[in-house]
Amino acid sequence: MSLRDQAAEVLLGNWRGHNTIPAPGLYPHQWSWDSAFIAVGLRHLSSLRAQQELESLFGAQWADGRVPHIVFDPEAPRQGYFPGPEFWRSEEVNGPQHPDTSGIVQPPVHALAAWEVHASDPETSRRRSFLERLYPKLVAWHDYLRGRRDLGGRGLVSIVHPWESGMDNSPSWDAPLQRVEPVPPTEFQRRDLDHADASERPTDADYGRYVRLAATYRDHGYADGLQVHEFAVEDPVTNSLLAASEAALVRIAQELGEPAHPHEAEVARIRDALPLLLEDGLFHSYDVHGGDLVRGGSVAGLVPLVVPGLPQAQDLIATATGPRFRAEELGVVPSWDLTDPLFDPSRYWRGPAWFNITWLLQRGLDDHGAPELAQVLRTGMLTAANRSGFREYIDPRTCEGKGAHHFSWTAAVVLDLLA
Ligand code: 2M8
Repeated sequence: MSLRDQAAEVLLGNWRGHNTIPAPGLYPHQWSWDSAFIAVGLRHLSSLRAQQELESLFGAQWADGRVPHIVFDPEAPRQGYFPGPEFWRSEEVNGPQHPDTSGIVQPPVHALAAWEVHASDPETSRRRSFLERLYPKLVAWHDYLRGRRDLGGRGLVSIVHPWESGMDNSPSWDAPLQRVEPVPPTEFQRRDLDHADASERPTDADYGRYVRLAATYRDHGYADGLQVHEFAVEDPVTNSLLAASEAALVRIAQELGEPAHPHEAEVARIRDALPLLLEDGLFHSYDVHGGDLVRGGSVAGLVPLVVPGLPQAQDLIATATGPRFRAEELGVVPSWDLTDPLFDPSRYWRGPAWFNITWLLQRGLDDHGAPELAQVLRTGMLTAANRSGFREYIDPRTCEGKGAHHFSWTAAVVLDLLA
């Protein structure tokens, strides 16, 4: 079977009627940023399904504009994932008619995906008023982040939980998590270890802190403020994807005959604020409580390449191809600095290469005058997928597949690269 057919089989197999799960077993519900990457791939199979993927996610948007990081599938087994609906208790905020969701968010890559989905089949999109219906929801989503999450008062969005970064156990969170008292492992039951090797997952101590932060947020009715959030970090991925998504809103607004200027201004504003996170050719996170950068070698620091007109792009490209990430040589980009003793090629976001991030970087490289390197990454991802199947992540040095099998965004990225 061709690689394209295999990728299609993964995505269609993970389809659940109006959305796609990230992978069978480990992730049995709908995840926010997964759905955005999935929609980008799915549009090559069915533009209607790609639209539905985003519509179903935004159907679970909260009244305050937040887009929850998980929308629970009532048909999936109750005990299949921890923490499930009985932990988050979203119905206490949204009422019983609203879908059950988590109460935290993930990086805002959705407007970018919505534009790509529209552009691949404008006729179906216009006939269904896809953008017309989605646009106000995307605006409300970005307003939530800008309004409620500028916890540092520096014009940048803070994430309030490592899960919000999408890079759950990145070494970047080790220091800011130190002030969080872990919930003892006897007080909750992890379900991820039923499906994945413990050596490739976050530790129990990490989980104890994840549970503490989420429970505290829930117990404050999901109110935002520094007195609620012990973990408040300005993350380069969230902020740069917000800028890239605002750039997509410029196009969406133009398509709809709405004023595009506010979105253009927003791209420029975030681009101007981002250097607060820059040091030594890489963007870093900023720990709002500690009042300092969290210095380290996360691939998150290269993701600002997605921001149009980023003045620091050439410095980032030098860092990406240098000894810390070796992008040109490897053809994929590790999630953590290869030269750092914390680099771990197997443990989730502490070293493995991920297809969604490498896909974002190849787009940014094309936009910043480095098409050859972008092409190296595209070839590298296809070679890796051919070799290891549609795994969740890979050892960046050997391309050995790790984590979940039949992973949707890996298949989606492959479909997009082959289109
Ligand atoms: C991982 O995160 C979830 C929690 O949200 C988990 O570990 O259970 C991350 O890789 C995240 O980026 C991804 O969206 C999610 C589903 O694929 O899994």
